[in-house]
Amino acid sequence: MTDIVFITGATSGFGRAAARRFAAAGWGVVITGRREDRLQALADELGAQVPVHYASLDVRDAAAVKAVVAALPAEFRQVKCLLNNAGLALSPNPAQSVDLDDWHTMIDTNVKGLVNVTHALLPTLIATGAGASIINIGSIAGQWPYPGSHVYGGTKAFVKQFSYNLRCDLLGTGVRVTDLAPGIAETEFTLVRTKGDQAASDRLYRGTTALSAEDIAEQMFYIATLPDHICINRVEVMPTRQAWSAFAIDRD
Ligand code: NDP
Ligand code: 8X3
Repeated sequence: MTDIVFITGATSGFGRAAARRFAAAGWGVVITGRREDRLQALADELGAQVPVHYASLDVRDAAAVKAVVAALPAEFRQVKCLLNNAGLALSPNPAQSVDLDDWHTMIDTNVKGLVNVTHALLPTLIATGAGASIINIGSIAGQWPYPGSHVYGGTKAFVKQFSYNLRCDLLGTGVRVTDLAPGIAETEFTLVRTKGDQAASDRLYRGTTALSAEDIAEQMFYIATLPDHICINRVEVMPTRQAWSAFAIDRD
């Protein structure tokens, strides 16, 4: 039987690279995201290689999430790996200047969206049992504070703790849970965070070596294909050219 991976946020960045990585290894892929044209293009690209099912999905819509899972064609129903990847940061500015709507969008997507998909797929993953994985995409922002991270970092701290807590409850089911926490990676993430400021995005990645989407897809694939008895609880991955900084001090 073909192993099946269910990916949220497969229209760009890590999710799209993951679809390609898992497909290259022969996995069947369920790709989801809001931009249907991109899903269609990815399905066309991978469809000659492996079984592909795509569904346009906004993870914030719990009813839509349930409907997409319920409507999975028979050959895609036995999901072995859930990649909870869809997410975003909005506004790199200080908390006090950020719109409340932006905070709500991050919570609705990164927290509630991730929870919606997890809840809908848990029965399937438990039925799959040994070897099943949930890989939640956290961030270094969920562990380390930095200016402009405000609610984004808060949502990723939720992802970390939710992953750990899920592990406790899933003990004995065979289902593994990982918080995969990347550092700076060049995707559309900064374009989204700055609401379309391509120059700001280019500036952030210029002159350094960020992680690539493929780097993270490789980590996802590694975690999902470890022997059944191994669960990586958390992985924090930074590019070699990123590290922590000193504490900030307010002076007269
Ligand atoms: P991209 O912006 O390239 O991709 C984000 C993906 O999330 C898109 O496919 C987008 O699809 C999807 N998405 C966003 N909102 C929704 C929604 N409401 N419903 C469904 N899908 C949604 O960024 P990345 O690939 O970098 O980001 C992927 C994950 O990695 C995110 O959770 C991000 O927080 C995390 N991350 C990113 C880092 C980075 O530096 N790039 C570092 C650490 C973590 P669509 O718009 O079509 O719906
Ligand atoms: C985002 C990671 O390094 O861009 O999740 O803040 S970083």
